[in-house]
Amino acid sequence: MPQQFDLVVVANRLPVAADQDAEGATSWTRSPGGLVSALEPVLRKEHAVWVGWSGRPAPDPYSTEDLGLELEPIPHDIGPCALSEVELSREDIEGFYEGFCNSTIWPLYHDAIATPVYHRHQWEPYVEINRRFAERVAELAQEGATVWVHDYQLQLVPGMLRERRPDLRIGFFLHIPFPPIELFLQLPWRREVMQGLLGADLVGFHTPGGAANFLALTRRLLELDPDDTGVDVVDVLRAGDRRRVTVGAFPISIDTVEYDAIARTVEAQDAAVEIREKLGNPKHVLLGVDRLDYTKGIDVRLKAVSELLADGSITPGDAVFVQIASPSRENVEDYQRLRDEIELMIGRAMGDHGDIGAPPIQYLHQPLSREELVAFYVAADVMLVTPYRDGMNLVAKEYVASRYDDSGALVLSEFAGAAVELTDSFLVNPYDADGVKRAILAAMNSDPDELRARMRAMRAQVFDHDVNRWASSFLTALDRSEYSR
Ligand code: ADQ
Repeated sequence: MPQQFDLVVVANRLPVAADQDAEGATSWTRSPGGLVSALEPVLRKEHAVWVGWSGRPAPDPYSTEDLGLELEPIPHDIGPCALSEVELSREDIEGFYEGFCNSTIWPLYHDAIATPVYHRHQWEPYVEINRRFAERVAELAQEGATVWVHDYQLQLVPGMLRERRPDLRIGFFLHIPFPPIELFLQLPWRREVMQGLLGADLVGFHTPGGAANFLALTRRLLELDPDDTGVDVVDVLRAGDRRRVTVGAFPISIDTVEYDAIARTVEAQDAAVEIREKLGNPKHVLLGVDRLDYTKGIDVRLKAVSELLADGSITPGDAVFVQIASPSRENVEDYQRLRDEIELMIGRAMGDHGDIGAPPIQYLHQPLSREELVAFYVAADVMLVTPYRDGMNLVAKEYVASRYDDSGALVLSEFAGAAVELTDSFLVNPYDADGVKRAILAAMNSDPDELRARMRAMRAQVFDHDVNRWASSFLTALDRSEYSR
């Protein structure tokens, strides 16, 4: 029997990343992600384990003998807690991760911006991998342990886990939007997914809108009788026991103090000065930072900036737009097409409106370190965050946290979860091209005192609601959620 734990965090990815050297040898580094630092205090306090995939394919054919914790090839002392790797073969990655997760659920939950595909041969691996995760957690969880399941890749885990271990207290948090009823109902496996989620004691979303969509679905699809804070379900497995599923909004955030501290360092400030110099010391630096994803509306801001250049509202040399995009999901066709489209738009705008030595747009398709990103945040006068739909969008909060002198302006899509909190940004409808152009000009040209007042208000919000508050409020709500044992 493997060692057992009081707290089990379950996420598609482990908080480690593999680096391969020239000889092909793998070394592991700890991911600096927000989720890890948010959970670190609880992970250290509790006897905790993190269950997830390492991000690299397991040797084929997939071998169940390699699954034991003792055979873990990832060093034991690298994580913030014990790590338990769930292996995925190349075939699993294709059907489960690239297939059902990123070609069905991801587009469907983001307003079907890209057309979701519904393939039975991708649903099957989704069920199978969710079962693999649930079985692992069932083995590792102590009697009465707390389990926190994360995100859209693992929506069936709460239900599968409750079947196996009704003694556990199970929380589920969705990091992406939960769609309106009409969209969700397209899913051929809609009942299975809802039943999976309702296996939890607490289901959390970023926004009240997501929670309301979910509750409305329990009525429409499952004929339950939800109220504003949850829904009672009947556990078939437990002889008709009634059980309460609490549902609520828990807006995720960042380690605000850390971003503020990095931005204040001499290194970040020198790097920001250097960035502006390299850009030709323009009056206005505009910035976009995203994973290269079709939900992020990179095309929205490129179109707006191009049109502003075309009509002379901004001139090369006076304003430069820097787009930093990190490579993402490069094996999925929609992402390959998106990259081509974005790079075509950038090339066109540069060709049409650029000047020798004064390109109006600069583009990096590279991952950057946190310190490098913060230097860009410090250098930028206007941050452009224009997703068509986004669960939260941490970049918006990172920019605000990095503006330690209260300067700068944020143009933010009203369809990002962050818009609920950052109401002092320049809010835009990303589908309204003229509105986006007007907001960019307003952000560039508003009175500095007004900009400072807006930034101060946003900073107060982000300092008061940081990632630690997010994690502790979710775990407190989970602890208080009603459950039957
Ligand atoms: P993402 O879709 O990845 O997250 P986001 O919240 O913006 O979106 O987080 C992206 C992270 O990647 C940020 O921390 C950012 O700094 C970093 N990043 C972006 N470009 C980078 C680059 N070139 N190099 C290095 N780092 C880069 C999903 C949901 C969001 C939700 C989060 C958290 O889609 O809506 O906010 O999870 O729940």
